[in-house]
Amino acid sequence: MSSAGEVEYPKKILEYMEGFLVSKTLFAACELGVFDFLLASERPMSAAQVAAGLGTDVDGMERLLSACAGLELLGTQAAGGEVLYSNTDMSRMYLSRSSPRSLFHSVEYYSKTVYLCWNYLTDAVREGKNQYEKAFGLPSEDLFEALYRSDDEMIKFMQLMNSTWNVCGRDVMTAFDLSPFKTIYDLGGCSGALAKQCVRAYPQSSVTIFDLPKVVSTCREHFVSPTDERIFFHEGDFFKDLLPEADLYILARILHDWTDECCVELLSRVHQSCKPGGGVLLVEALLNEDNSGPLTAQLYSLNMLVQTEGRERKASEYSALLTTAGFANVEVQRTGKIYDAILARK
Ligand code: SAM
Ligand code: ASE
Repeated sequence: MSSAGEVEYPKKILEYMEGFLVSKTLFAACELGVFDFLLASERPMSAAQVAAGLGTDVDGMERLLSACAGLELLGTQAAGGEVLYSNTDMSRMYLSRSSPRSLFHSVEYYSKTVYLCWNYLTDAVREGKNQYEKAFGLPSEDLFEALYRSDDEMIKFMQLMNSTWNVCGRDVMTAFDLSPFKTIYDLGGCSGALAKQCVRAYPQSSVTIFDLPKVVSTCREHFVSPTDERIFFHEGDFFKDLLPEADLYILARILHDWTDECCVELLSRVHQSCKPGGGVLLVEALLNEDNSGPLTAQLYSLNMLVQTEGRERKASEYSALLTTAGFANVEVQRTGKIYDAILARK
């Protein structure tokens, strides 16, 4: 709805045009270690002190800290004609590297990978394919070869995947009563964050994380500890290897990486291995049936274009993929958060 105000002053357009200035300010502050430095210093610091500690230009740091304060990522206080900066509760919790709920590595992933791919969004829309070749000089034949182009990149991706489920993992796992399913496989289970939420919500069930060999070994090394009970591992390729028999298969943010053809192929393989009466749980950011939103899913779908072979889909599109692969009784539960759940039965 347009109003007289919007014609006189295009607030939204200006905000959107400059939105990346905000992202880059956050990226730079994280990468320079501003939030960690202020955490370690344990008292408010001047721009000159932060600049000296982090080895940057004083004027540059002054402007960066001031912008972070404007974004409410830092607090300020005046002391004898000087401004002193300190972390807010939010930045202490989410932006310092070592906090248990840290988004530091996710920010790094957006800065070093997502942002570079989005530099070629226009090309991606023209060509209808991901932009690894232009962004990183990588051939894009094998999607996860490109996504995991180094061990460091793979760990950052796993940390990004991991951080989501601290925020919406429980809602997704309790959207349906999954207690009848005792043997659960999390296909493409990655860092195991959703598996942990699953065994917590269902004390009678066990979850096996199925993923590519190097992901499974990184998961055991960095993410899941031997004290995490009822969590097991299985190395494999879900497009090539025989899938083990189970009561329930979780596919969280898997189908959105792939074309419809690949999704049907994968779901058919799942259907073949699934016990009769068993099921499959899809966890994805659902688009509205008329494509009118949510904005996050619309933007994520563009990200799937620049970064993967897939797209975000509507519930009816997932339902069609499931029934084509042989599943029935498709039920949809929206959580009101980013990710929703779809359950179907064999
Ligand atoms: N399910 C996790 C989540 O939601 O946080 C991770 C989703 S991530 C987008 C996709 C996962 O699928 C990655 O962990 C990746 O290693 C795994 N994957 C990709 N191709 C695979 C394959 N052919 N076989 C097994 N796992 C695969
Ligand atoms: C994928 C998920 C993501 C593949 C690449 C990805 C995410 C970022 N890059 O399966 C997480 C969701 N965020 C966005 C912006 O899509």
